[in-house]
Amino acid sequence: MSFNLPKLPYTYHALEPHIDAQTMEIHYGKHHQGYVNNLNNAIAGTEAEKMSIDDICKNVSKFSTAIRNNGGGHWNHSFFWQTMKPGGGGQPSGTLADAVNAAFGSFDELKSKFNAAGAGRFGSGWAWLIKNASGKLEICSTPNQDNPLMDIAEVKGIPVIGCDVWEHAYYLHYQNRRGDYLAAWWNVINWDEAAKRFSS
Ligand code: MN3
Repeated sequence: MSFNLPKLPYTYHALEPHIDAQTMEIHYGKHHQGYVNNLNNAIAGTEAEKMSIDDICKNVSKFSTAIRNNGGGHWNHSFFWQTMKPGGGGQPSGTLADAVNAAFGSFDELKSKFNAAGAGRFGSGWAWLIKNASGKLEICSTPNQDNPLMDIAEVKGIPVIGCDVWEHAYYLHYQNRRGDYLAAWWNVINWDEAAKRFSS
């Protein structure tokens, strides 16, 4: 099997002013496409060739660094595009809102802890809200293109939302101001998709 760049569910301009069109175009068309191309090269002739991207992540310790980096890059970006939408933001509702209150006390506390995880990730990586093995919400961060599905992850779980804090995700518009990018990103979160991931 070879992997393909999934269709972006909105236009490059759709997330403005929070995420600018040029960043989206390069991030999706160049960075994500690069992970897909490199992943396809890396899996050629290996056991990973017959596996889904989720299964590659879950068994990533068996594979090369190139599969880990590019498989993670493909999974993470496919997830990232889906969990944002134009006119998103606001707050979760229903059982996801209940779980947020149970784990963090309030939505504001979730935001503050998540932003701290994103700001505190040295260099490149991701901040995540995950559902852990006991069904509770938890915040963590991963380096590079690792994610919480991976068997090598320090904190494991099912990603509910995740924010790319690599400089390529924000530098054109926000330069070094990662905190401003993180603050703006809450305005584009697709909470319907997050709720689906939480109940999966
Ligand atoms: Mn990225």
